[in-house]
Amino acid sequence: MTSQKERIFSGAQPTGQLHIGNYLGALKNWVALQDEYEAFYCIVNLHAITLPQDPKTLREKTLDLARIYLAAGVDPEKSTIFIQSDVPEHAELTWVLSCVSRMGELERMTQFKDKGKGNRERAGVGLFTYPVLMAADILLYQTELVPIGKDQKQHLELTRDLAERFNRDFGETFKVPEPFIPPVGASIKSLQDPEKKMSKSDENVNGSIFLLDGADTVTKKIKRAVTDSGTTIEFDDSRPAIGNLLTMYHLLTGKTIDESVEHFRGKGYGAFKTELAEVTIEFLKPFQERVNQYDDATLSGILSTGAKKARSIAAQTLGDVYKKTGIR
Ligand code: AQP
Repeated sequence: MTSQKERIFSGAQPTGQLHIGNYLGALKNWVALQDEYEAFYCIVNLHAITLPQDPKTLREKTLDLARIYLAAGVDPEKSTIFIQSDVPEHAELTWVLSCVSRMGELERMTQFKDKGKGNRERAGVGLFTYPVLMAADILLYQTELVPIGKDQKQHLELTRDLAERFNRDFGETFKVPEPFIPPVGASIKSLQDPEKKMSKSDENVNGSIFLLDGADTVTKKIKRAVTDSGTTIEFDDSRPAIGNLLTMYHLLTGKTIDESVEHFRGKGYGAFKTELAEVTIEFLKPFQERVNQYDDATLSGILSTGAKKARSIAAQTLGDVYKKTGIR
């Protein structure tokens, strides 16, 4: 029996260490959406090699990331969890889509400019075509909704353009997906620089709270977080550092923004940071206990069941694409 629910697809790269920005901006929403949608959550290891990776570490991190999805509350009974490279259709569709993509539109992608550090001569071709692989990931599953952080919005727009172009040139083939960008938390900022997003690849580890950080580290990082001038704890566009910390507090406690502001009325930065550290640790502790809830064999079973289900859908879409383009 086929599911009547609409589909969502999302993924994260098994690189670096996942941080609270990845959780609040993406994973938390994946969990919330899995009841309402037919969800596909992918560990995008092919994306990871767009920048150099140590092969042994990459393999370990791929499995660690699956454990993190599960610890965050992604339920393998409800959602399909799988590794991107276990479904070769992702790479195959990427080739076809790269033949309908234009150099000009890929050149406009800001992530390429950022991660390629502006050095076109030395930047990898994989880094350049990364958004086409991301489009293939999404379009293979006839996805309706893609939960993402703000940093991926431009890539999702490209995905929509490629789907529409392919549909126009070869006939209706792909659903054109919509982004799901959370109204709050879509871009959690670095604790050291509120102008920059919290990022796995940030060289300054004090800017990020990693999901596997211990309590002392979390307390230290929050105590050292930069603040703005002023003394009150409230949202104000001219004070992005406090706004960022308050957003984290609001999302971690479930208190509304107004309740959060009210809660800290009359209190200073010191008390605020102490309490933010406490609620962060309170969230992370059980999360970290859940990271090892599955043994290796169970984990491998979840991933292979996920890959089988994903493949059955991906193969149908790719078959249709090959037929429409005259490849088969
Ligand atoms: N700071 C953030 N705030 C909110 N959401 C975020 N995401 C990333 N950073 C933030 C969202 O997390 C999901 C998985 O991200 P990814 O693994 O694909 O990595 P990324 O988008 O490249 O971001 P990172 O974690 O900062 O890695 P680097 O440093 O390598 O760029 C995505 O939905 C993303 O939007």
